[in-house]
Amino acid sequence: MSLGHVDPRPLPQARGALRTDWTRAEIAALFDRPLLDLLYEAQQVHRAHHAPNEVQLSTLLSIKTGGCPEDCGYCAQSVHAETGLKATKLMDVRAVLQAAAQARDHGSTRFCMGAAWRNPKDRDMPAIVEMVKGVRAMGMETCMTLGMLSERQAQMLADAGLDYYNHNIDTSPERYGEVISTRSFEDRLETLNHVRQSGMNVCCGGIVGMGETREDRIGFIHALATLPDHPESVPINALVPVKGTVLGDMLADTPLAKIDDIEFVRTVAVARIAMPQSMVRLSAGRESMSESTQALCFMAGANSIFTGDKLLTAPNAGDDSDAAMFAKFGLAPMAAADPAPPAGLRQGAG
Ligand code: SAM
Ligand code: DTB
Ligand code: SF4
Repeated sequence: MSLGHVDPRPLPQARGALRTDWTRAEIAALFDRPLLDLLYEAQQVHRAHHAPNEVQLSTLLSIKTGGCPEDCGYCAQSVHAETGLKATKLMDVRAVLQAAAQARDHGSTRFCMGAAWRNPKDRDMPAIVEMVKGVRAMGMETCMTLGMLSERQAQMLADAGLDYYNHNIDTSPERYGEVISTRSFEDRLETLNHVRQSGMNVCCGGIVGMGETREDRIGFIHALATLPDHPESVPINALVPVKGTVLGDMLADTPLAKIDDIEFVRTVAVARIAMPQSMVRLSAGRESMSESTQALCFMAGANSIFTGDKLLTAPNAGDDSDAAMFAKFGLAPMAAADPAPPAGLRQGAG
């Protein structure tokens, strides 16, 4: 990393253009920039595409918790983890709609439902479809994350009116196999393709702080920014290390147990610059982040967060502390908007 050197030249890409031909070297060069140059550039890109002081609030609900057959090394919900988490059945539609109404009353404009599945079974689909329709009828944007989808399942969700489907690549293609063995990076891309083809918006990001290298973070952002279309929403999670998970145990009491705050901020800034129109979501891990680090993340272009006391199973910052932080920063919750049109219809999409 160069220290104390200010490069006065503008970045190579025209500000505002959407590029999907980023090279790894270009992404690496962004990570290497002096921090203040990087933040300045990210903030300029951010302001060219987004309201600078508005942050989208989303609420998460785990509609089916634990007992997941996949072996994702970070996840408390895997049957391979020894976290003592009690597995539940799929919630009933009424209870989900009650939780959604509560989230809306707390100012949330997007409701995200997550299930600890490798993939939904066809017999689950009617209830899932009812959930989507019910939440949408309340005037909220809808998002689901249910694991892998067949082409047909993706189309059923799109037809029900699901606005976003979350499916993360999680890390670089090279590191993927070290974190998860029960499915491949290509499996992830296949589901993302089904989601894209169905006309739904794509929500795709990953986790930093899993003991990965800078090179992996470069590969992670590069993989996202060179998808055929940028995901409309990019969640950047900081690993929540959970005792009993492979990664939680492996990293515990090591210097890698927590990602360096500034490296996290750099990752957010590079995501913002590489994917100018996407919503960049500061996702898991906020609970253990200082307000100052979160301020830097917003400066770097993050414009979406999860609200409430709980993510899926892990604790979250909570409404009261977020309201105080928003007041301190002069941030306003983003109003519910019509969901972004599918990527092919956006200006400059390529
Ligand atoms: N089972 C579905 C799947 O994996 O596609 C959906 C739910 S899964 C919990 C959604 C995402 O949450 C994962 O892809 C991962 O990025 C994130 N996640 C899970 N556990 C996490 C943890 N301990 N810390 C940070 N992010 C985590
Ligand atoms: C995403 O990227 N982050 C959210 C959402 N997608 C579903 C989930 C974070 C989960 C954190 C760990 C937990 O609550 O178990
Ligand atoms: Fe299952 Fe999703 Fe957790 Fe992986 S991240 S173990 S697929 S719930």
